Amino acid sequence: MAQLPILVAPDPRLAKKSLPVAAVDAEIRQLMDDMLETMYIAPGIGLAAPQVGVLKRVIVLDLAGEDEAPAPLRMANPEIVWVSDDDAEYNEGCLSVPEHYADVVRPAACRVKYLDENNVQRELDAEGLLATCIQHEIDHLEGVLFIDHLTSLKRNIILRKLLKAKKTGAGGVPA
Ligand code: GNR
Ligand code: NI
Repeated sequence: MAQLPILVAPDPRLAKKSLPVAAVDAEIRQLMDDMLETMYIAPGIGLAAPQVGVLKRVIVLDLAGEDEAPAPLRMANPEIVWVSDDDAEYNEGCLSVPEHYADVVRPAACRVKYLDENNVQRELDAEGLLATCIQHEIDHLEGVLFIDHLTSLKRNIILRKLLKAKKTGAGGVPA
């Protein structure tokens, strides 16, 4: 396993659309495992491949609590096939938008279709924070960050602060 550097906004790679994987092979499985290691160290509850500079449609998640056994989810080519009519608001954060949090409204529940680590097609019904996190990760595959769901005023305030932090080398890992 390997820990990978996490890209921080603004970065053009975070705004690109990722490409589907042809199949989940040994190389994609290795990427999934490296992403999980990176996510656990960060720590975070989800991570999308573009956040580590790989423009492939791969995400990982683990919403198990600190006192629970790990429950990693590995997904390639995830697709939302159903969303609930009712919405939920969560105070979201993102490892690529460090130290900033904002309320985002999304469908409260969803069903996601994906290829698992064994290249088997699966579907998962999600609600609560898992549903939010899956939608947040799939957004990354489209080049969308949670701040893109905010008003341009709020988004630009955050982006300016992130840019300033990059220029002064404050906080976090160098790009
Ligand atoms: O660790 C994370 N926490 C989180 C909290 C609320 C909504 C979404 C997330 S995902 C985030 C990790 C991350 O940046 N994934 O892309
Ligand atoms: Ni994120």
